[in-house]
Amino acid sequence: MDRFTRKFRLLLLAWLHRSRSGPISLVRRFSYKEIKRATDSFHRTFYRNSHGAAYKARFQDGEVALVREVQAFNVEKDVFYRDVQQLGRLHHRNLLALRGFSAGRKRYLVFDNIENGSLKEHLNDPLKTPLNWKTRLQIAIGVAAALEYLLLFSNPPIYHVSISSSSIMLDENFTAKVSDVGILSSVGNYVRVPNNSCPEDLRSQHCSNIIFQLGVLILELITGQSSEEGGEDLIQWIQESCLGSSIPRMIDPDLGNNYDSRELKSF
Ligand SMILES: *[C@@H]1O[C@H](CO)[C@@H](O)[C@H](O)[C@H]1NC(C)=O
Ligand SMILES: *[C@@H]1O[C@H](CO)[C@@H](O)[C@H](O)[C@H]1NC(C)=O
Ligand SMILES: CC(=O)N[C@H]1CO[C@H](CO)[C@@H](O)[C@@H]1O
Repeated sequence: MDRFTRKFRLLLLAWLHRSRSGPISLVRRFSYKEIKRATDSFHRTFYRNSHGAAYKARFQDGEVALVREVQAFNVEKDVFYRDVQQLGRLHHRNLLALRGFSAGRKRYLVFDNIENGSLKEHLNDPLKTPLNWKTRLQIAIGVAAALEYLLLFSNPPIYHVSISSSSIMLDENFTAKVSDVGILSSVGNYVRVPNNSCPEDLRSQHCSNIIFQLGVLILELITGQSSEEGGEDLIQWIQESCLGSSIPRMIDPDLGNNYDSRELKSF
């Protein structure tokens, strides 16, 4: 058995055991000390913004992970546990998997590590290989598949998801992994998971926001420009380019002529 199979078997057995005897959880709990040690006392910063930080972590068993700080100071512990369990139950190829959490002195979520970083870095960093057309299409399709799963197939549906080039992570094969789902808002602070008793009009508002964000992401993939202001800046730029009736000028110069214009049109 390879390492993954062995580990999965253990998890499955543990789950079967617990499902007969109480609350189930596949999400591991880490202590503050473990998180601190794995992140080199929070020195291995992956990114930091005004709302919190994310760190690269290496745990004692050699597992590499991404640790995100959660601003949840006034969220009660049992609410936090419940939301974390709900997040832990989500499994999709295009979602960044939650592995664990810490609810000690500070609260953290522990995710799979994505070596290749965010989509934004790949669009903006001149040192990274530009993404080809096929990869861009696959990223958009992957993100749409994750949204389909969250909105239509998870129970309860997850309406809180933030789609932007900085929150889409890429694995070694450039598979898109949506990372801002559920209890983390795009700025890293805590939002409650909308549930089935969330009013209908609020839900449809969440849905329109998500569709808008997906549209902006598609524009980012086509133009190679990342939006800083929730899409408004990019949309304005595109409208101005359209006035000059020059669609080819909108297309990411990194693509050259290597794109399919029929696909571009439907995209
Ligand atoms: C990437 O693709 C290779 C070849 O198909 C596969 O062996 C590998 O497991 C993939 N990696 C991930 C993280 O899915
Ligand atoms: C569901 O969401 C509503 C609105 O956000 C909230 O008032 C309510 O307490 C939640 N219900 C449960 C069971 O969490
Ligand atoms: C473009 C890029 O950064 N590719 C890297 C993605 O991750 C794999 C595995 O870590 C690296 O080998 C690639 O160089």
